[in-house]
Amino acid sequence: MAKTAVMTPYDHIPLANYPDFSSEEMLFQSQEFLSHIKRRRTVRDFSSEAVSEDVIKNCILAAGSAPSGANMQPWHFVAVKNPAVKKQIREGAEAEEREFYQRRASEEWLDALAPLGTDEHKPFLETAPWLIVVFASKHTVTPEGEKKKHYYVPESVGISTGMLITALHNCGLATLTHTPSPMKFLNDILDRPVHDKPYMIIVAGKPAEGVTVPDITKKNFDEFAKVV
Ligand code: IYR
Repeated sequence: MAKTAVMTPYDHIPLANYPDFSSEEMLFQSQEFLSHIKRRRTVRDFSSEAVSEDVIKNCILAAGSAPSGANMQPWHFVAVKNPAVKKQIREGAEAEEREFYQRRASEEWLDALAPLGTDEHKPFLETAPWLIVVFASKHTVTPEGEKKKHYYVPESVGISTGMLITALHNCGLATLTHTPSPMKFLNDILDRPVHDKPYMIIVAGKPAEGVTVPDITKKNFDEFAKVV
């Protein structure tokens, strides 16, 4: 069996441009970021107002800076703005969601979703200016045709997607993490190889005027964390 080539070690260079905060600055930054990120809310109703491609590309680049297993960067993002493609995605998603709500979902799952008031209708997939479809790649194929396995794929793609949501929020864009299941139809519509597994659709845009959000609370520190 052919062995894979031994990788040459990276050169190591001095860490540059790292912010060196005093304790006071650090505390201030932590508070500022906390109040900023606490304003993030998932919305299900978007304005159709256009959002520049440069903004979306920068947010995707921010996501692409995430840490990943062996720096394999096992993600692929497809930013969709084309109305015809968004329509196809809506049709594919609604077909799966109809099955989900009418047949596949357990009573327990439907009960858990009831407070959110969601159903199989997903108009936001056409209204929102951008759908960012995140794929998780099991491996890549090098230009020489060699398969390179990826490690910690769900962890890496989860971190990257979290950074994407944070970057979008930082630009004043609302998001919805949408996961119709199964999502295979996205490979066909977006022409991605079978070893790319659709991970999530991040719907992004300005929130619709007058949009409402459920009056939920987040856990207090002591309920989900401890210091030892
Ligand atoms: N994918 C379905 C169902 C759904 C599931 C969970 I868990 C949610 O937090 C929200 C919805 C839908 O999008 O309607």
